[in-house]
Amino acid sequence: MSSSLGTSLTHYLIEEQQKHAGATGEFTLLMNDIVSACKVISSYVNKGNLIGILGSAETENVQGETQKKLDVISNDVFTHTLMRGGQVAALASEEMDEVHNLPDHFVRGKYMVVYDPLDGSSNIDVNVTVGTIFSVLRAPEGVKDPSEADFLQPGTAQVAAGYCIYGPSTIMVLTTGQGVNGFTLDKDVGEFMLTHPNITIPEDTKEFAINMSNQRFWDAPVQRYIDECLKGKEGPRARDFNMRWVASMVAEVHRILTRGGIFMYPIDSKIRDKGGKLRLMYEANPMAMIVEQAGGLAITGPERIMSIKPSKLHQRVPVILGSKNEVQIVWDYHTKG
Ligand code: AHM
Ligand code: MG
Repeated sequence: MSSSLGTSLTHYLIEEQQKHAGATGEFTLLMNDIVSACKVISSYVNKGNLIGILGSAETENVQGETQKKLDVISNDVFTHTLMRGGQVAALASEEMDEVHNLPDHFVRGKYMVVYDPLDGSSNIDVNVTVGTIFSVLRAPEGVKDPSEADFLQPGTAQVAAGYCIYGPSTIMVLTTGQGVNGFTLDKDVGEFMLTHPNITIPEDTKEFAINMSNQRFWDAPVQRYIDECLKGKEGPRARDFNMRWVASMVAEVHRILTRGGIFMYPIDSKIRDKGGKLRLMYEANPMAMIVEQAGGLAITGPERIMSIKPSKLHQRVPVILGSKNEVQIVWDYHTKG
């Protein structure tokens, strides 16, 4: 319901559901669980060391990265909330080695969700913005316990994608394939309210985000692009650029959705063996869907991220996304030289 009181995320989802003849309400219920989990994670992130949850968990995830206590807590919150809601057939996450199947007695639903429960977690201890990223897929019909192979769907098959950013405000950004909307958590009443309707990314930008410390390892097309940006007004781009690097993809994508920009974690010679830094299924694909739905582009360098057929759950890919005209230039440098 919309009124001068505003539109809650719950009402937004119900209204969207009513537009689809034959909608069962299962997606709305799934989203309610995702929203609940993100509210709990937001509360933990806010409390921080008041409840002793900053710092390392002294464990490693499947990718050999040391987990923070809040990585483990956020994963538990997200996994347990969704498992019990009856809308998922299986789950997968950055923090779990393998697909998480449900105990036998749990009711199964028609969706699968893959997520990074707390992205940018190197920022937690220094009190900088982090977020949860999620991608919703359809489970294959008639399969009780989906396997890794069932998850390996291209980004174009995503039913929905979103992130929840834990910054000065907690904001949920969501797409179901019909544009992008942002909802700010009103902590006094416990509801996400529609504050950023129909988000679109400006097509042009003068702001890039890349970890410059990797510059000497980049391939030629990225070297060329950044070099031309750095040359500013006197260079071939004939304008001065600004630079940002938060080391938290959720924060970078949120900035780009707000005022445009280009974000790059390209392939480089240091990480070539791994295929990239960011993970395809729960970082690159959901962000690519959001960015494309907001009018931007998302590529690896030579190809569109959402066209990739994943080969494994924790696959990594190079990521270049943001304002359309700027990403197109980098795409051309990779494909046309
Ligand atoms: P994480 O999922 O372990 O937090 O890693 C992903 C993060 C991204 O949010 C961010 O863009 C990138 O890692 C930063 O990497 P770097 O520290 O190399 O700059
Ligand atoms: Mg991550």
